Amino acid sequence: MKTTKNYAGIPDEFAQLEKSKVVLIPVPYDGTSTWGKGADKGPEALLEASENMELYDIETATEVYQQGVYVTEPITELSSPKAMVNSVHDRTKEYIKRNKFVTLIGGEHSLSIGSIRAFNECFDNLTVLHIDAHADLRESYEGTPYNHACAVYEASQNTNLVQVGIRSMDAIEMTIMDTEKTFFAHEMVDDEYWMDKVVDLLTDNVFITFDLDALDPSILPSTGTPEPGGLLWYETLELLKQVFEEKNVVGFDLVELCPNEHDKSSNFLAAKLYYKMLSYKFMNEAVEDEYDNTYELTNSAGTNSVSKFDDEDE
Ligand SMILES: [Mn+2]
Repeated sequence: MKTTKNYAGIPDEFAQLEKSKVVLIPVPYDGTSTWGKGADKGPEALLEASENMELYDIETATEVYQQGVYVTEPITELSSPKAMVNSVHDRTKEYIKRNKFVTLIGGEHSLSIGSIRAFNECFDNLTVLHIDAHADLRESYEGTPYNHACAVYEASQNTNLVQVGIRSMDAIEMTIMDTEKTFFAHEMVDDEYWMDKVVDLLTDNVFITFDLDALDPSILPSTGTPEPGGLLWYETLELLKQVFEEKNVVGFDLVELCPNEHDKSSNFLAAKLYYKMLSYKFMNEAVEDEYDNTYELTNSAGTNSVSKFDDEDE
């Protein structure tokens, strides 16, 4: 039996799996974080804040919740970082195959190893747009490749990885980083064209992994490892809107909200950011339109392929 509450308190008719174009997977995981603990409380805090949010988006003049948002049971596989990643991978892929726009809420960033792997298996020529204060390019950390400090190492090896907002890293990560596809925060402040340059580096299929510590701690203090000099609200939205407009964003995750009882505004910002991303995704799509996530069984080698050509005349 389903025990999760509806996203943002929306009516049941918009929260059923069958009719929902969007699936939201909560991943309340905080197994490997090194400093501020509490990211496991992130999904619950974001969902609770979403209940207090207006659902009409002024900028796009839409009410995107009407496209349907289904919240799955949280992923509670905690036996090891690897088991968590595998569980995220399997769940993500399951809903991609069901033609859903799959989104995940963390939880710490290590979950993205699983989500990225699933999207990379399902979409051709994938770009991972990684928005974060940290490079997260270590091959392994504290004895595991499934640590949050390794979140995009795998993506750096087998996807088109573009990194934005980076301002904290170890020297060893420089040996892995492609600096041609990296936007350091200290350079972004002096470059009025950085957004266009980001978009130019993206392939058509884009997965966004958004670590909330990319944002400036003045607007989002509640995160495990805050770093000064981050992105502000409107420039973040401008980048995201441009990416959603010009590319096929196939899914996203939003991670590292680490709630603090003295700061409700971070939870609210995260909730609103999630909703803005959905609003941009569906701003040109009517509620009654069929969703097509463009997923293809590209690696199925013809087995079990329900032929696209079955109904075609010779
Ligand atoms: Mn980070």
